[in-house]
Amino acid sequence: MRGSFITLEGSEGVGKTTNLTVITSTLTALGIPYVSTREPGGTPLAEEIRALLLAVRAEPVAAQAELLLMFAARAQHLSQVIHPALDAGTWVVSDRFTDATYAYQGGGRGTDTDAIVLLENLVQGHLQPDLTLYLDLDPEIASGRMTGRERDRFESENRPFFERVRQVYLQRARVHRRFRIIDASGTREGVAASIRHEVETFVTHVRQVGNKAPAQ
Ligand code: Z5A
Repeated sequence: MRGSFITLEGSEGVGKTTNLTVITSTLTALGIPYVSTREPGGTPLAEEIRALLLAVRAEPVAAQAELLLMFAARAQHLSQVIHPALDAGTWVVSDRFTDATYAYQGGGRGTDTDAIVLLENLVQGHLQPDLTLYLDLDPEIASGRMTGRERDRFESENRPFFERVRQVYLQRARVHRRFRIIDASGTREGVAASIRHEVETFVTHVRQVGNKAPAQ
């Protein structure tokens, strides 16, 4: 059976890095082989594109250039890491995937959704995550958690940008059954327990019926 594809999403400061290991340690405890990866990035070439995308620079980056670079990195990531792992029956846990493009480029930058849909179809065909854990947090609280950290080109955006990002995530979570919204405002232990619960429930579901998206 093909491996399952789990993605972790949320805007800056919500605790994705902190919680990625909660997902992977839960899979380890359940005896499931996985690769843990991230976007943009996940291969040497895609990591180089990531560095180009995140660098703070004087030259304004055209929204279309940003969008195309995101999908260039994703195409490489899919061909070198995601597809081979899934095809071999290994699970993939990715810190961000295409929902981030809808949220940041679509919501944040205001890029036309049709262009994102077009590139999504071109680059990933029918592939979609089987489970998406979305960490939801008020951008004001999230920004407070970032205090003292050096900010990249995205993290330097203003509050309305992150409000738009959040609204797109919430909108997608209402439409796609693979989404689970995790309230990221709680304690580290509380958020970790919610994530562990969702992953365990999903694994039970896959073991019973395979990779079909579970009902909410
Ligand atoms: N991007 C895009 O635009 N389009 C795309 O298609 C894709 C990405 C794929 C890089 O992503 C940028 O790429 C991203 C969107 C864009 N930019 N932004 N913003 P990234 O995922 O690598 O970068 P990030 O969003 O900054 O994620 P991060 O480094 O994983 O940070 P985080 O989610 O904020 O997680 P954290 O470092 O674990 O937590 C932040 C702080 O909060 C830290 O001090 C923790 O100790 C603390 N924390 C965590 N949990 C808690 C709780 N529960 N309570 C209190 N404090 C907590």
